[in-house]
Amino acid sequence: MSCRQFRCRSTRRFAILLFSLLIFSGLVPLSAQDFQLRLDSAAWVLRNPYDTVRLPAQVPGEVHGALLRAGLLPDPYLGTGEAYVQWVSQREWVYECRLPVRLPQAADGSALDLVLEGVDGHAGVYWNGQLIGRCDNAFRPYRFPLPPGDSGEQLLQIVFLPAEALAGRRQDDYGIRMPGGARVFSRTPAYQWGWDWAPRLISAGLSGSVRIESRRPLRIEHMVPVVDSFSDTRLWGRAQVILHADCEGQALSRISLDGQLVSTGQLSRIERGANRLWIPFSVKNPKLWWTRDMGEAYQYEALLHMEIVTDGPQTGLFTSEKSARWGLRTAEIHRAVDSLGEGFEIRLNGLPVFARGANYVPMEALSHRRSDARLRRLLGDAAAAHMNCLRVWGGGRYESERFYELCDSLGIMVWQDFMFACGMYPDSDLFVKNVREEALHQVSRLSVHPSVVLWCGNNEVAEGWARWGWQEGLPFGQRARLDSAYRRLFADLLPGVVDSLSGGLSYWESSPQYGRSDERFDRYGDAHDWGVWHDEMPFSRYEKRVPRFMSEYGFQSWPSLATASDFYRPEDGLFTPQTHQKHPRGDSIMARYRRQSFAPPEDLIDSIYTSQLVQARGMMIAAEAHRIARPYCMGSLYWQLNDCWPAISWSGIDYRGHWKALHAMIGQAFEPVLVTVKSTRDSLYVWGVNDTREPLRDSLWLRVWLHGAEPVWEARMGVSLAPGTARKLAAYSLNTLSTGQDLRTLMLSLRRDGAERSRYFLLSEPRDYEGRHHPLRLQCAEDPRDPGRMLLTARSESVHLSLYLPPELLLRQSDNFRDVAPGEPLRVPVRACPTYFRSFP
Ligand code: BMA
Repeated sequence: MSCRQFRCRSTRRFAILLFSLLIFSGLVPLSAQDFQLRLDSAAWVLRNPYDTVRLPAQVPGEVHGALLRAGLLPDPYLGTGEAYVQWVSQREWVYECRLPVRLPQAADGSALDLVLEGVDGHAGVYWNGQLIGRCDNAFRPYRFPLPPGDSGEQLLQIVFLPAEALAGRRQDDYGIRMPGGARVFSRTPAYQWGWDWAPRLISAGLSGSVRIESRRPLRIEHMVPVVDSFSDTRLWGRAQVILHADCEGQALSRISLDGQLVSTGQLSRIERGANRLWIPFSVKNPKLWWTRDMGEAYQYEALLHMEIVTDGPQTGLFTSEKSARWGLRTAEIHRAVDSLGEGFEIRLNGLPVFARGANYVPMEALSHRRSDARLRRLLGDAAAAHMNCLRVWGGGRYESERFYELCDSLGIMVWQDFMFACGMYPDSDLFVKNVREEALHQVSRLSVHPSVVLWCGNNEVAEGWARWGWQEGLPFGQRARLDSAYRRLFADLLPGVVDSLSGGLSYWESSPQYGRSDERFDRYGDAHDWGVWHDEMPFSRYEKRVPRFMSEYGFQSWPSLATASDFYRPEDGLFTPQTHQKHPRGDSIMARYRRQSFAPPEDLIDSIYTSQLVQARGMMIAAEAHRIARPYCMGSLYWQLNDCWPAISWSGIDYRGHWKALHAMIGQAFEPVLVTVKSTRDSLYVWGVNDTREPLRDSLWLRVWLHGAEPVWEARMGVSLAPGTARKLAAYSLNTLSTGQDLRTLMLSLRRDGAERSRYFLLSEPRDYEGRHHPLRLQCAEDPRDPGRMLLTARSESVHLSLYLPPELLLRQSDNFRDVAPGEPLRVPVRACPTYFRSFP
């Protein structure tokens, strides 16, 4: 086999398209040398082994999707549907595709491969009845050589085994009842086995595209920039390139960025097999990649051009090219030891970045329902709430290319977990080898994205093992075995892969470092604080125990009425919310916290509104406590950004994309420049935080309102804040501010001249507030400035907080939960006039 010249990309794409057209129109070319045949649009059939179910299937797609389309399943997202679809994952399923095609036999004997980009589940792959490979990991692609010989019609079958039964058998063979259950033997997304915000829907199917392609003798598989040093005028770096070759020779490599040559030519020796090259480059006046608050998320168009002179009988000059978008940056977890413990701070280009954001979970319980438009909207929503960091949580999936591309361009950092959560994992050689392949693939794939700034081994595995009673009752030998399995995977294998392929990113073994019952919890590393919610402590807990980096904290609420109607119809009593409330104590915990802050709800809309306000107010307390504690604390990621189905959960944005009060309000706590107030029994403090790289000079206007209508006290002050700092800006005694009035009748407003709006604060719990208010008047009519569009105008002579409108009627979700200031009408474009609204008081 010899190296051949690569065709340029666009020519190859055209050839693929032409070839696919010919195949699926029945006209079949008999030979092709360098080709690719996509099978996604072939006539796939999904059937059961007895052929009693036989359906057209889509690729990418999954069994549930095909059965739903054929009307053979109730929708598992609706009502009690989940319970009626469990049989699907207990059966065998066959994806089958007949190809009326004589496959090309390349003149030089180069082989053809079947490539499966994603196989959700456990499957055997058969080519004309012959087993050619097994797939056992939903988190990596598979490539199988096709056997020679050609009958003229090919039959491809992918036979899925029931994941639950298989995992159960593996657990029996292993001989240890694993914390986390049998699912830990199956490399499929953990949340699909049921989670406290997700249904149990274990899918099987082809989650990525399927193709046949000739194995190219020279393949550039990985090209990642590593920044070694930089100044304003010059940056020095190296590209890490991994190349697979079926020949030997000398390679001359050049790199250009945005069309400018940045590497003048590096000579390297190429051997047969995998080659790792380091190609130095240097950039004049570099534009670095920054998060959205720290600067521009600049990305270069990078092009690697290689010329290879091969040795041996078939000497020749061949070229190969690979392009990518590069964001040039350094990223690390900086861990400074101090008198209290050890910090945890993400540093980008040498500067500390305060991480503001949330935990991201897969956006669908059934992945065939994903849509690019919704993903774009969701990540746009994260950016709109001033988030600069999302954690891709370890019980879900490694996300799609599109996800990381969007984060790259939005300037949102990704904390990337490996997919291990809340369980112990086995150490059999097969399992470890499988995980190694997964890690090699994912670290290589994601390292080219500047947004991915760190790798974390797992979610709550170390914590569970240390403190959740998992070790109780295990014989010593089993305990020792699981302990060493943990170390093999998370202290040895995964950090090794990150070290060799990530271009220098930090590896963090487990999130959190210490659980909340460990006294080191708020002094070392990252923390998950479930003192609020699971332990039912008051929200003030967040102010008392501020950790170094809060990677999870959360509180449940109801979704919007429109979203809840997928599972809750009080009038027909058909569905109960319990089917979509997966936390056993969820309802009672929400009710308990609600009682402390609000009067009992009078109807369902009241319930939804107040449950969302309780959540939002709690999360704001946490986020602000974390931010004003900068630099002691350097991150605040709430649990959880989104939902994978219509549910009562910890999300800030519900399944239909409706912003809950949390998401609408957290943007105020996450603004790169934050000014806020904190009160104690007798004092009030104004705090400022500047997360940007620019010094801040601005002025503040603080007012106290009696009954939300009449300012009774005010102060103006100039503020200055150095970049990357937080400090107390002013202190007042509550006696002075209240001018002798009862605190329960007062509201406070804070306005920064450079900010869009004022912020309002109560000086008592909402339940205790006793302000007398002018009515809130809502008017809805055609917009005179935009005929055909409806405009809602809300006005009052006193302050009304958090005006809630049916989110499905809003053109912009960011218009919900806005405050109405006295004499300042609030205008909201709507699709139709709302039938209900709520506000406080
Ligand atoms: C966190 C997560 C999830 C869970 C959430 C709410 O710890 O890691 O396991 O869904 O708590 O209970």
